[in-house]
Amino acid sequence: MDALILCAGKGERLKPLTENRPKPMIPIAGKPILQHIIDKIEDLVDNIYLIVKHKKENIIEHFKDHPKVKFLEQGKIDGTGEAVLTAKNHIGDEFLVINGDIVFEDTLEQFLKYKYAIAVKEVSDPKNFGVVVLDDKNNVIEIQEKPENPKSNLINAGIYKFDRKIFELIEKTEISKRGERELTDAIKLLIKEENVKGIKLNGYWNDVGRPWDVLEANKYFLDKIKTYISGKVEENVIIKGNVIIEKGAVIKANSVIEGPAIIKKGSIVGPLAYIRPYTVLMENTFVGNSSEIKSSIIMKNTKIPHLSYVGDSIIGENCNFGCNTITANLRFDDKPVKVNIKGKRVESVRKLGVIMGDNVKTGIQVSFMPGVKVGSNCWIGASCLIDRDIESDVFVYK
Ligand code: TTP
Repeated sequence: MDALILCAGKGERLKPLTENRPKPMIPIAGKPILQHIIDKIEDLVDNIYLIVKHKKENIIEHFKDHPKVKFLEQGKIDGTGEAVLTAKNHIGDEFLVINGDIVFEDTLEQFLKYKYAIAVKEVSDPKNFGVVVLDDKNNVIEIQEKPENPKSNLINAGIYKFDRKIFELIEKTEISKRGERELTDAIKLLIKEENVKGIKLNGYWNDVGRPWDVLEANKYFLDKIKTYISGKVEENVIIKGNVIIEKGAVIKANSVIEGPAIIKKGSIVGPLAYIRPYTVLMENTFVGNSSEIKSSIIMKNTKIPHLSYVGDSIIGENCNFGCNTITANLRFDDKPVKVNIKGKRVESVRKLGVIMGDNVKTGIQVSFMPGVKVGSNCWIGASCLIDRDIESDVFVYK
């Protein structure tokens, strides 16, 4: 049994986080989405083929020493069907196919019992997903794409079990309206010829497509951590709840850490810093004097040295915050924060701060309004109020 994980997509909806890394390498509770997936399946399969393309170097660097992992490069990024076809001349007779941008809790052992299977997840509002209709024996009888009137509340959860027949069927499919060769079109052909079992996932599942999905999944997995402190903790530090402080991290005097939180190796917190629940500080970050971080992911090498507040935000690598950089994360009217996703203004969640790419520098006293995105390599000049999205590589000075 082999596995195929689809990791080639551009992750447009998660820009700017996906400008320099593929979506599966975005960290959730301190490790990439793809690491969460591989941890779940590595004991079940012989080979794990990763279909890569966009920013593939990140994936190759991280997994190159894994004994079961092999990399295959998709020709063009033109659909999940095309991504699966990339493995045609490599993979064994039967295999799992998994989207590289989902996190889930269920074991996939049950999939191995069937020749053809699809994971389905029950949701309250299935309209924006691929809806799967099952018969009374749980065989798939129909797949509806983002239907106005869904026939069930089960959605395609992005985990499949196939044999090599799927390649023939993908080759028979037409190019879809959005110019892609879609795996689901091949599955629609498959259900006409074979029994395809719908396997209901009972545990947590999240299709990590938008920035607030990243923060939600981060919270879920942080709730599972157990305290493990091997870094240095100076005098008068208060630690509450479950907290991981890795070896090589230092918590300086008079800081407060409220778990669940993860502080990764090489990071320095304090003196007098306040780390609140659901925060992850990736490797070599610095959160200094009177800075407060809440429900946020701060990626590696980023520095927030003094008098700053970062809440419900995702901050990329190698950023540097000037003194008194502040993120707003809540509207006066308590309504969901609006975010631009692929050119559309969409409602997110009640609390959302800033979504920032890599290598951003802010001057002193910079403020961000809720839900704004800041592209990589920007400089934001002193005293700016950022109330709009900023493209990458821009110097904003008023
Ligand atoms: P999508 O959810 O369409 O992922 P995406 O990366 O294209 O994201 P966005 O919509 O934000 O642009 O695809 C599902 C999975 O398939 C995801 O893990 C990426 C992967 N994929 C490929 O490997 N190759 C492809 O050509 C495409 C379109 C997706």
